[in-house]
Amino acid sequence: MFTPIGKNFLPFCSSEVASSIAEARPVVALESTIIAHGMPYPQNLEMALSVEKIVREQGCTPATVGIIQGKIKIGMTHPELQWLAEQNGVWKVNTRDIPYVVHAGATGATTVSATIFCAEAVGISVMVTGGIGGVHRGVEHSWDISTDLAELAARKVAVVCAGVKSILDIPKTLEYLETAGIPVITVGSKHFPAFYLRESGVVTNTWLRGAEEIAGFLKCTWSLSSSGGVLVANPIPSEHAGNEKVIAAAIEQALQECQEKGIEGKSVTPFLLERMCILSGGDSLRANIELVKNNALLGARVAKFLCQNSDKDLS
Ligand code: PSU
Ligand code: MN
Repeated sequence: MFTPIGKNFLPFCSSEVASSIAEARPVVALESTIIAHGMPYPQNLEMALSVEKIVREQGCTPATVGIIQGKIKIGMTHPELQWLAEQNGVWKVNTRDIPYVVHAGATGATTVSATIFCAEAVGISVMVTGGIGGVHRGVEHSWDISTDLAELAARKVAVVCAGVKSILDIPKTLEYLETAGIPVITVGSKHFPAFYLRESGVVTNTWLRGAEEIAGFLKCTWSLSSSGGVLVANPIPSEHAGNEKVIAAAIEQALQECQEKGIEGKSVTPFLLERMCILSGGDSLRANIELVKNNALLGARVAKFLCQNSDKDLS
């Protein structure tokens, strides 16, 4: 007999994540596409473990999300992370792929979209990543717009990222976010960051100083509307930021190669990330690791403030 689980994803949580949720302790969701498709081995595993450590040092529980042999995992164990980091041919799972990969008993790494879908289903309200997917350059021909944006509009989760890489069309991505009604908060400055760079040239005017203010803002947002996510764009620390000209040249070349090779669909982002890493002599990878760690620190602090202040209500 088929028993619908509906949105009860609690059985998919590790015991550590389940008890943190049950005791209303702060939990931070983490994606796994960045591990399987965003970075090479072994840096991907080192990054995943150090991000979890940063989250723990702030007194929060990390919940890396993925699918191992058809089982959704919210809070992957060290061996599971190791397995995912080493595998080739792991599925890149956005929200619509979850049922197929579960049904096939396959292994998959979740993108931001699938991660926030799972996070919301168990009541986790903060997720940390490097950069979200967005509107691709040349969208007028390709119609390539990441599911991350539609999912962020629907899920009650704050996603902490370092903005959007300029492999995407940043102004169009921000237009989409506005159309979808997703608040965009920049941290410490009104400039929307561009992943390796602290500024993209686009100004948001909705900026906050740090974790405590952001947690207060999230409470306010969710007291006014019971659904929908928030994008928190946290600029890369200056000492790790890339050189604008070097980054722009690497992006142009990577995009050209992508077009020449006819790469399309979900292979586009992993291809561009890998080429960027090679073309920049590893600089892009180093910056990527540092900005994810920086986001983990902020995300964990936000999650902590959200829990601490849970008795203060606007109503
Ligand atoms: N952008 C990055 N690094 C990444 C990704 C995006 O700078 O690793 C990954 C994230 O998992 C994101 C996904 O959710 O790519 C978006 O893929 P697509 O564009 O196919 O929706
Ligand atoms: Mn796409």
